[in-house]
Amino acid sequence: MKNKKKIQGVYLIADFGIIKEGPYTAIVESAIESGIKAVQLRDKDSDALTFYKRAEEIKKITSKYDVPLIINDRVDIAIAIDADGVHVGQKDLPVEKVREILGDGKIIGVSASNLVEGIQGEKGGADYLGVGSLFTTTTKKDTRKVTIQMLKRIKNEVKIPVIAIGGINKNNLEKIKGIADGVAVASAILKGKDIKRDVLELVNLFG
Ligand code: TZP
Ligand code: MG
Repeated sequence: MKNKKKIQGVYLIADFGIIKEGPYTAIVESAIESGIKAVQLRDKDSDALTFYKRAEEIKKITSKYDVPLIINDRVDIAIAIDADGVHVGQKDLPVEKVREILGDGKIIGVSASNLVEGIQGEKGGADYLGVGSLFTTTTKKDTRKVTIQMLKRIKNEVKIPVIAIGGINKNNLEKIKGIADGVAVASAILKGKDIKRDVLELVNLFG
């Protein structure tokens, strides 16, 4: 079995609510060339065919650079394009079921906003946790606030990588540095004018 890649560093949430009809393959390629270590494809409003086609296109880029591609919510689409893994929230398929479907070779990420969810996610077979929302975000509506203190507690309780998420940008990233194993970012990368510069800045700040 191929070794699973570890999720860490600056992680791009390629959210189609933000990218819309934008040049998504070029965006992802620029971000990877500037140091992004993982890409998650998040497409809440499209039909399955559109999501699948976008995922297939993006996979060509992530494969070229050997960067893991994670699909948000949709286990079926992840299987269809042979993605590296899936990210599930607390209201998606349970992590144990996703593990049963995907087997050990795929990466599974689980969203957690408190200690119980973090510990359960790890026990259920997650490879990493997405912990947030640390700061104010407009990308996701139903977020639950996570304090830096809670992020630290979760990090101390689990062995798997902890990826901080939610409103992370160059002005607040310092607060997470040294606590989380990675930071997942959408707006601060996708809404700027210069993807390469913005990613480089985040990557340098995260260290
Ligand atoms: N889960 C918790 S907050 C969030 C997700 C998907 C949104 C992250 O996007 P942004 O734009 O970096 O706040
Ligand atoms: Mg979800």
